Amino acid sequence: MCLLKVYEKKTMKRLLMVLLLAPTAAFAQASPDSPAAPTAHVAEPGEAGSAKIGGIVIENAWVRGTPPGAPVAGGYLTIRNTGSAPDRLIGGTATFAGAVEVHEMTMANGVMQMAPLPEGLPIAPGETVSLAPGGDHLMFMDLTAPAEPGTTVVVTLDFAEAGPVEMAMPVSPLGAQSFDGHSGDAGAGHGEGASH
Ligand SMILES: [Cu+2]
Repeated sequence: MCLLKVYEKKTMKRLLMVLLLAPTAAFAQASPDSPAAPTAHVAEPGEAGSAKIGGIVIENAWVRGTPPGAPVAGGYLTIRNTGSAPDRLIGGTATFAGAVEVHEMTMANGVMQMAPLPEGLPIAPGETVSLAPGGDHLMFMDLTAPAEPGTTVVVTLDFAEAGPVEMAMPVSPLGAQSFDGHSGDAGAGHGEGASH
């Protein structure tokens, strides 16, 4: 009897501790002021298409406009590494896409093909890397909404060393002039015409 009571007391005490601690921990996690909250930089309206994190400077970023129902969209930008260490663009997230990949273009049997870069896109110290139509590009996959011309989309890019950086990317018109244009092949592969 006596032993059982002691055991019960101990259990009660432990339960109380859990009850007291649990809400505090949950609240701390949910609080927007928590230091653990994401610290991605939110682009101001005036600086759409550019961003900076650590030694990484992004400029001239844009997304090619897509018609409703397009499965993918292409993204293009210039990345400068002003730091002293190598870095890599490894991917990202976007509000209008299920996934963001970094693709490279390669020539195989006379046909241009694209594939995700498994190690990401390296940017050496002091180097400037351009992702442009017809070459390496960001690929927004599984679009949940079209990239509507004239709007901006919110994109977070992940760098292996510098970390994530959030930015607004302006959306170009459909068939923007800087588009390299393999046309007339809608529905094939990545959905050409909508993205590249
Ligand atoms: Cu692609």
